Amino acid sequence: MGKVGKGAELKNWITTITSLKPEDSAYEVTFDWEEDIGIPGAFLIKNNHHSEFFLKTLTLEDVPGHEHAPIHFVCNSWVYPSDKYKSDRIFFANQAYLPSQTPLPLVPYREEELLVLQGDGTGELQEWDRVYDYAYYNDLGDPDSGEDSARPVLGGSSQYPYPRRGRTGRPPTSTDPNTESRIPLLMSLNIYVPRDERFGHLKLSDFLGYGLKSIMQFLLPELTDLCASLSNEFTSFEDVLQIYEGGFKLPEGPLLQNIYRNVFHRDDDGFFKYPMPDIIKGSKTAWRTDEEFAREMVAGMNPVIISRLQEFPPKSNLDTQLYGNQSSKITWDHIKNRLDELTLEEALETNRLFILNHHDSLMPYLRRINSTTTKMYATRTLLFLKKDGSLRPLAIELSLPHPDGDKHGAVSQVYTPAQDGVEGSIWQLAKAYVGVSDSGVHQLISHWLNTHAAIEPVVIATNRQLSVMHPIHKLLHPHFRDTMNINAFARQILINAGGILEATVFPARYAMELSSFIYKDWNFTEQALPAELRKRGMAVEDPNSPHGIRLVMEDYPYAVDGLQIWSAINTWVDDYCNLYYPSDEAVKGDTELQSWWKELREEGHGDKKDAPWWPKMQTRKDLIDSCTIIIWIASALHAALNFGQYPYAGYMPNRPTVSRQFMPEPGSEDYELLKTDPDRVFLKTITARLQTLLGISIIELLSRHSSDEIYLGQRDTPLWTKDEEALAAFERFGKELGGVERKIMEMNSDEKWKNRVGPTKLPYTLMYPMSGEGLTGRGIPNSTSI
Ligand SMILES: *[C@@H]1O[C@H](CO)[C@@H](O)[C@H](O)[C@H]1NC(C)=O
Ligand SMILES: *[C@@H]1O[C@H](CO)[C@@H](O)[C@H](O)[C@H]1NC(C)=O
Ligand SMILES: *[C@@H]1O[C@H](CO)[C@@H](O)[C@H](O)[C@H]1NC(C)=O
Ligand SMILES: CC(=O)N[C@H]1CO[C@H](CO)[C@@H](O)[C@@H]1O
Ligand SMILES: [Fe+2]
Repeated sequence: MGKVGKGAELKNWITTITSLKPEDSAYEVTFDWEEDIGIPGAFLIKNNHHSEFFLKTLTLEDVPGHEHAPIHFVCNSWVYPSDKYKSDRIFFANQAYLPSQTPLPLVPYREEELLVLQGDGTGELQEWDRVYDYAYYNDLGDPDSGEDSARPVLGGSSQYPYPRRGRTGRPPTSTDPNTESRIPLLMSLNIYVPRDERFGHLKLSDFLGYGLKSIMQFLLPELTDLCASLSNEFTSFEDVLQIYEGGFKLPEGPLLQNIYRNVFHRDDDGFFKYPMPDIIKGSKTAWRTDEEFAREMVAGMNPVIISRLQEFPPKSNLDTQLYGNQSSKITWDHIKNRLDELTLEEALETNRLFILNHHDSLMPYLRRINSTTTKMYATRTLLFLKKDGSLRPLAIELSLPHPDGDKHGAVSQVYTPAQDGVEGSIWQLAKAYVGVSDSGVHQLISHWLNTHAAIEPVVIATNRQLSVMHPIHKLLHPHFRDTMNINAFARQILINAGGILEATVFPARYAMELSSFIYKDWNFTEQALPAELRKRGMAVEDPNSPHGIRLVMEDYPYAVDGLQIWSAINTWVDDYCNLYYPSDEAVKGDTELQSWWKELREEGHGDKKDAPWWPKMQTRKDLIDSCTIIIWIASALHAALNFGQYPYAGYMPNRPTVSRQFMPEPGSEDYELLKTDPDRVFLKTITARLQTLLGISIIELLSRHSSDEIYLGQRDTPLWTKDEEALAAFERFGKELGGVERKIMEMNSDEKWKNRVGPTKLPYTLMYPMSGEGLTGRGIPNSTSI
């Protein structure tokens, strides 16, 4: 054990110290110098007061033998009264050490602190606890309120595999011992997350936590009344535009007024209006063009699904034993007139055919989904890459399970582009079903599952197994800010049974189950952008290109910008890791690193522990690849999928989330209505008024940057490490990101790139690293925090 010096008291400590005061205070403390104490590497602290305080930093000056520079301890932690802890709190100086290089006197402290963070796996965790532990997603349902509110446990079974969430240890429900009891909505912000994971900054906790809660508790009832009095159907597109232009009157009252103003930033003119979404700022109709429909697949809010068509007609990978013949029914005759004279072979060979494929992911759940109020299809959209680099839709296939049973295959209908008359209206409807399927997949899979849910176990494993002194902890920690907290709120309000997601997205009560079904195919290695692009056929291997790949579609804004960001992250991680690991042996021999990786695989993503694709963590390359993937997911990938929500989907007709009736059949009443009032049919097919208002309230909140957001390449304190070389590498990273910004701006203003701006005049800025506060549609925060 290291030598512990004599204790000392803070001077001028005000006994009324309050924990949530926004301003910082500085206090002095004088330690007695003892001969054999050496240079301090850690300090212990005890809070003898009645309330907690936030300890930011400690700076030691004039340390004998270290007079040339002060010693910094970056703490950023809540310290509770000492009776809340089993041992004194410890903080380490900002020097990174691999486990084997830790100064001997510090070794036991380093190990003990990890044990504290791991906890003992029992009991209900309390506000002041700092324990990081794992649990299944067994807290989404509420079986005590009846069968309808019960949901399956996600995680821990081959039927419902899922990443782990942070353990809270609440008691089980009385109906089902495997389901954890829920916290009532009124108390919903008190859900446990390790203390230092809680939003510390006032802005975010105010607008986000309070905002989510007030939508459910106060706004929803008002909107419900409003829609009951107005009719729940929008009657025309002008009617839809009213919610941004004129607004509507909501009941007044000091509490509601406060919510309108502070959560939703509304003016005080007594009308509740939504901000005009960017997609209709330049033109109120351009969103309906085929060109924009296709452009959003490569430069919209879900640009991660489109793939290159490598065989025609498209096949299915669903098990034929279970699902029969699910091959596409799209034929050459459907598409041949729209390929600019190319033959099928030529179009395939020259990489000109693409597909937005939502068939296999939806078909297995469709029967169940259609037993709710949703009426949906599995969809396939074929596209042709034109000479000018933009995409032209060729055909849309809408499929349902066979009425005689799954093994009879799908029942499909193919639609082709038409501009006028009933045909034209039918085509607009077909595009709307594609929009619905893509919205659901975006929210549940691309956004929630692949970023928020996939990262949480990494946060937990890192805190349990890598000491704060570990260089990889220092590298990753900034990318974990607020993730556990926002995910905990999500379990309370968004993804739970009857929560906002079920209420507004088409898979309804099957939403989370569907995401578990998709997680079966999740592959960590494939989350690397270059690998992911290759998998979708959007890039091919090319040893002469920067990332070993070449895009087959040159004007693919998400991929072009994304690869630059990917590259900057990769270079930074590479520089950084090489500073601490001189060889592969150093990676192999790092005990904390090995435990970390093992735990992430076997516990955090435990349902995937036997997958062959996990990096083995035996080489520097394994380490660099893995850390690059983690940072990419938490920062840029999440930003690309999150901050476009309001700009693109704030106008619901462009990205409907629900469909409530099937395509009108010739002879039906609605088919007749298509002749006289096609917009009416369109609007009664997609999301209704109440769900629209609720849905866009949520995405407005979730698309906002808080004023204290930190973007990729920024640090809030230059004291995060003492290593000069690490600081220099970090500075290079910042410069490189600055270069990416300039390049994106240049490309966006070059008309040669057809997919960057498009008919709606909405440029692709989601990968632009920096942003200001608010609904900006750009900016890459360092973590998945909203
Ligand atoms: C499956 O259906 C497709 C399209 O209808 C057809 O071309 C193909 O021959 C069928 N495959 C089998 C194995 O029946
Ligand atoms: C996982 O992804 C990697 C990288 O793309 C790929 O090489 C591997 O085949 C994938 N494994 C599986 C089982 O899908
Ligand atoms: C991310 O934000 C946190 C909290 O403000 C900060 O400590 C950290 O340095 C930031 N990291 C980066 C890379 O900006
Ligand atoms: C309730 C309802 O309309 N369910 C339908 C969902 O889709 C399947 C497959 O076409 C139909 O058989 C169901 O009737
Ligand atoms: Fe998000």
